[in-house]
Amino acid sequence: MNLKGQTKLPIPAPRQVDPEVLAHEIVERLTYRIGKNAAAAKPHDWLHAVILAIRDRVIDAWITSTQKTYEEEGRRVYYLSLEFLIGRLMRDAASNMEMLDDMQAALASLGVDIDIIAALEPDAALGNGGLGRLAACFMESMATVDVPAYGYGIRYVNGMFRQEISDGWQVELPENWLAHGNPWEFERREASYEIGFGGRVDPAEGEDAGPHQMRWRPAERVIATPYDTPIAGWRGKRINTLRLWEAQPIDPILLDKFNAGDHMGALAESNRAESLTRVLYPADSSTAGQELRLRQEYFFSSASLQDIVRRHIQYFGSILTLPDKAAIQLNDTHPAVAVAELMRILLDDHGVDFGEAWDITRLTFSYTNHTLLPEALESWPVPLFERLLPRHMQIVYAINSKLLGEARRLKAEDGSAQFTDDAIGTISLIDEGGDRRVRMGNLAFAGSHSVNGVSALHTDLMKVTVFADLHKLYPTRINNKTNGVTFRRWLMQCNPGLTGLIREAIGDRFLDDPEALRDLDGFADDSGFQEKFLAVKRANKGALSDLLRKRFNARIDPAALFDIQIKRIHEYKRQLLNIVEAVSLYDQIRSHPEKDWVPRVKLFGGKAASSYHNAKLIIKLAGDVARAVNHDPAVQGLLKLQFVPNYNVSMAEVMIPAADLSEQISTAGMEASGTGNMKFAVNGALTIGTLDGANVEMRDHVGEDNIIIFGLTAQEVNDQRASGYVPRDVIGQSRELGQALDAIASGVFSPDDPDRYKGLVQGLYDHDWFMVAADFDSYSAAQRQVDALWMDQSLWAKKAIHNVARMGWFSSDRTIREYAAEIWKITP
Ligand code: NBG
Repeated sequence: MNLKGQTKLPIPAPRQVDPEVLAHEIVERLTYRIGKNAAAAKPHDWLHAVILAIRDRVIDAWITSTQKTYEEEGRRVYYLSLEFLIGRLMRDAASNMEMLDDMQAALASLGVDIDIIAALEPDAALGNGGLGRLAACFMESMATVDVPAYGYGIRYVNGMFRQEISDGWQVELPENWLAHGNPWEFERREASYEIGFGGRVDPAEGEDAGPHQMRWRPAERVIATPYDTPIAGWRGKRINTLRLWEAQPIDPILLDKFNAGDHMGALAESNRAESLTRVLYPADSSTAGQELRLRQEYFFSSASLQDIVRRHIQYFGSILTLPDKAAIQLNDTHPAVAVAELMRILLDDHGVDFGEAWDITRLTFSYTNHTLLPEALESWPVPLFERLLPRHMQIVYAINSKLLGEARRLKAEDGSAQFTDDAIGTISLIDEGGDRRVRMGNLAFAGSHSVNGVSALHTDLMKVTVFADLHKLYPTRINNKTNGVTFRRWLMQCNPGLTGLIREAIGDRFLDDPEALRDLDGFADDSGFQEKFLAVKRANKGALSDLLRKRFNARIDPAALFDIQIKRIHEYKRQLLNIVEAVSLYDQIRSHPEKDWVPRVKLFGGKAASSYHNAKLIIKLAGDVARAVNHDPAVQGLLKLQFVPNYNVSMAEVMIPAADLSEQISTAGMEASGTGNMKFAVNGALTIGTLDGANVEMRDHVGEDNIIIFGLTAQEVNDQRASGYVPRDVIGQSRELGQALDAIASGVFSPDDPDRYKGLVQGLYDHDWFMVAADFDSYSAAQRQVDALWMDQSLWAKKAIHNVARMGWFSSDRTIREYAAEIWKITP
């Protein structure tokens, strides 16, 4: 069916927003959708009634957006991502639909506190960290800047694990976000697809079958069923769809087995299918490397592509025009197998010849790289890939021969030494060193017309490290799109105090155009404004300290400097550097109690991958040091450490507005971008950081006087490593560092197990890959500079205000406009 000529459907009239109407709508949802009256309703029932009331209003705009997209017949964006770290949606949707205040009033009139029910909404934690949260920010920004887009991912039953700290150690517990149902989503059974695995490949039958046409006969099949969540852009301008796939068995139960008494066997297929979308791999910046992971990747890539192709053919008739109407963005290599899947659909299902199929594929896909860490570059053993996806393996080989042919031709043509056999070896889709593996980064690179990094530095490094040889072969393909964050969630919703103050000062223009925050620069020197600014910060700190007291019985003084490092725990992010510096500071305060020390609270939060031994040990160390410091009367009121358990999006929304100092201290060259760094600065924290990732561009925007930079540059890290860095010598020259490390290694903080940190410290002496020792003195000096600055509150406020004013460029709206103009070729 071609729907091009369909008659226009009537568009529902916009509904009135006022508290009375809303209160009525909530009660109606409560009564008829949940089946309770106000007297019987529990807080969860109210939450669901409110979400349904918001959702119903979103739906009106959703239908309008979808219709508009069809009518415009323009290109649509498909954002394929194994992770979407959405967090809570209620406030987000209500605020973007401009009904938050009225909703609050409506609920108050019903005797319900919006804050209490909002806190009951579970975090949709379908992601690990920055990469997943970026996908969520992008979904909101694409709707805001009016890009017609679908996000495609997996509807994990268990998202990111819940972290508990038991005796100082991380314990992982399953997070069950769907326990009370999910009122946001719509199940769309009619749009289900079959996904195959394994089996064999036969030549296609029939006279007109092309030479490349094959018939894959999978041994195993599962059904992919989508669940749609509407994502509202700012002011409800456009509503896009997040489509998440769930795996279901073809036969829920095998009755013949059941009747024969094999009850387990009867359900085996069902269990196997359901396990596919059961749980998110909690691996951040490292590969899980397991068969189930590859199954997940293929499952969601294939379902998404079948959906995209089906929609395209339905509306435009022929698959050959796909690139004109579809731009598919691969979020990291997790969906890279989609390149081979589209080739399979073109070759086998549509009989397109190889050359044309390859052109269509490359015009359709683009790929974003999010890390240079070697351990994070996905590759799959050839035997596994071949067993699971035999047809795709053939296609990968065919692509590879084309790719290597091009490299060899270029080598012959210009006779250059550029494409040595080594270079051709690194370009290959197959890693031939050791066990043979399929390189997913190379597949994504080869199958895309655009390959982007996520900060200027990261993009530059891509060209000379992982993709150096592919870059020589395709010198125009790599481009930069510096990350951004959505200011709706990361300023307006999480920090209403600051938002109100800004509106008072510069009006409302920044709500629609974050770069208009610039006008705030004019208030940086205004002492009256500085005072109000500090008062807002102080109130946010009070709110955080209340929360930590209630939840963890932790006591922190809102008058102290709040120094916060929240992110995944990883050696390259260097929580260890921060902790060692804290130990050294502790030592200095004890030795010189007479000095004018600045009261500081150091907060840490973050999860460690389940199998990452050192990361877990670092969590334990943070707790051990905190216990010693917090119980020592000598530093009482001057230094406090607290590890905040189960850091997640909702916790970030409270911690970031309360921060004075933002720790962005990765080893230069290792953090691709960072996005937490941006959130903190927008909320008026000063950054202490290395010249890594987007910190570099943040310095350029906020000005070097308004950020505290320390440590080696990426180039210097590289040079030091190349010229034989000897950490032992560096430690020998820094008395402070040596003492701190000795204390940790000798068990001062772990009297119950004095050797606990011996190995960790030994690693610093022996190789110190992450340059903790090399950067220690510079970091420590920068921290004392921070102390000095804190003494002058007016100067501190001035710098913080400049940060807020100058961070507008880091809005994900700007990032998305760049993707739209330069990669997707869409004018919203
Ligand atoms: C992460 C990087 C961050 C970056 C986010 C979003 C992965 C693989 N990469 O620096 O470590 O900000 O991606 O681009 O999670």
